[in-house]
Amino acid sequence: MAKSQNIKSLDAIIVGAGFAGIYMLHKLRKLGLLAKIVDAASGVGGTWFWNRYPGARCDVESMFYSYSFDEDLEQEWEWTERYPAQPEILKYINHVTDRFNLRNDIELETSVKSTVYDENNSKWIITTSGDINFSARFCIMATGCLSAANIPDFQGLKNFKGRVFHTGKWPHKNVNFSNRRVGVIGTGSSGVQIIPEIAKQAAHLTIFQRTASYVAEAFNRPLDESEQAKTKKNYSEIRAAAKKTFGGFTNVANDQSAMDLSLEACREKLEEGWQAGGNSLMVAFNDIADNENSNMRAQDFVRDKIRQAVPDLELANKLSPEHLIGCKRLCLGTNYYETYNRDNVTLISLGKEGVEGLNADGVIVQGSIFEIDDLVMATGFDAMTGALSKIPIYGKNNVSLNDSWAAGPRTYLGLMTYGFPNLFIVTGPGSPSVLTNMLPTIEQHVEWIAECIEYMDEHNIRVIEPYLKSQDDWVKHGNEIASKTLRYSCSSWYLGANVPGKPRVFMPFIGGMPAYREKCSAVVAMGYEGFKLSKNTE
Ligand code: NA7
Repeated sequence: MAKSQNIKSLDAIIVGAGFAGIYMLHKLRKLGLLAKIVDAASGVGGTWFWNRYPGARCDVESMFYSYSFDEDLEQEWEWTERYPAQPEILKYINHVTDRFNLRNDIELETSVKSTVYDENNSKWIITTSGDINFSARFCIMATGCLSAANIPDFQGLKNFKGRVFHTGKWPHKNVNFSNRRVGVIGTGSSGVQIIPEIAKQAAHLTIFQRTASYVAEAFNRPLDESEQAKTKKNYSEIRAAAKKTFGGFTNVANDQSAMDLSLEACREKLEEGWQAGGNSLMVAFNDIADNENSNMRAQDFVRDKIRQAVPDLELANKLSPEHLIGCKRLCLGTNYYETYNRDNVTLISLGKEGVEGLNADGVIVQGSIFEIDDLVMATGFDAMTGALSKIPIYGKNNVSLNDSWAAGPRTYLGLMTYGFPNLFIVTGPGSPSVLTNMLPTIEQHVEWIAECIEYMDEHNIRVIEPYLKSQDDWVKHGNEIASKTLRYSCSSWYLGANVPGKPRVFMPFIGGMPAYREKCSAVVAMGYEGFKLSKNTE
């Protein structure tokens, strides 16, 4: 329990100093609320604070992986590359923190030990690792979707005598791999980015691959001033148009089925998409993500690209995925497949069962030992619920969030969950979040929450909580849409399939950004339909 002599009373506590928490603090301050952020890290940045591995880079274009809430900010900031590298993103978020004078309300190196709802006073009591605990009317979880590292329980890991890293918890000091034999487990987005970088340095790099990934060439490049100026001139129009697309991205899908064209004409369009870089391949047609035959055409196209990049046919085949493209998140890379042509790189295909374990000298696969000096786990995250599940959160009747979500997360709009009044989640499960460009998505959530709090204060409302029925209906609606999509059929982190024992539930809302935004606005227009609002006197 909280140390009563050290409880600071606030209007709102925000957990997490990433893009969501920083903007939330700014918005609440504007409303005149007393609010603070707590974060376990020693700096702001959230996911981008921790994921500082070599090659870490965002797979959304920098000019649109940025805040839009302040025109001066968006006009003054200069990006240097098409896709921003982690240090540049961190510099940007630090700049925003200082520009809006937010730092004095951010408690760093302070982790939340528990968050307990005091029903008598309608307040959240937040116990921290620091000297001060907090009580606040509102608790806002800005804990991120990809922030809890997934560290598999490899047998014998503790016996391994070399250095061990996880991409999502990378050390702050420079890690030198020169003259080292390095092993990387994991070939998702993080593995795809770090593998070419380590290969350039290490004496030898062995990659342990459980599932091959589809990797589109990013075609990253420097951004010159004139290109930025052109975008900045039309920033609001471009951003507004992006919000009308499924994922909130700037590249609009070609409104044509891949099956409407001859194979040759289809391939020409796919090539155009490939050359445009990034996820343009996925929007070369409007049905790659939905129609199995169209998907197969895109799969074949990428498998041919792999064969062109890797002349050794056996190796190319090992690198060629067999699952649906886009079912797991499409990776963006730079010379990823070509890296396997190097003499100092070896690919080990694991069976479905994965790595057998480790001993003092290295990684064991089907009885063979691969000796390494350093192990890099690029094994991803306990996505969407992992960061929340690590904090003991107790709501009404002392029910924990983990118990409440034992069969999978349940929310109304991804914003709130039944039994946990005045507790908001930014980009929670049940919202489009990770299927979209996170920045406009975060902004929409933060603005919805701030508007809601303002409405409550104006109408003398003390407590907001979703009705169980509205939550059940929302979860059912999300599941109905998801179950009809191709994405539902893959063992992806969207479904929690990467974490042993995690319930298999498609966590993000897959109905698209426009439908979701419309629903959120309609709920507000109807006086917060689906939420129970209790007045101060009740
Ligand atoms: P991902 O995409 O979840 O990738 C993790 C990788 O690690 C993937 O190749 C996994 O294989 C592999 N993995 C996970 N556990 C194991 C075990 N136990 N044994 C062997 N291999 C394993 O995480 P990332 O960090 O790359 O990217 C996450 C998101 O961050 C990304 O989608 C972007 O949005 C940014 P699997 O595919 O499960 O067979």
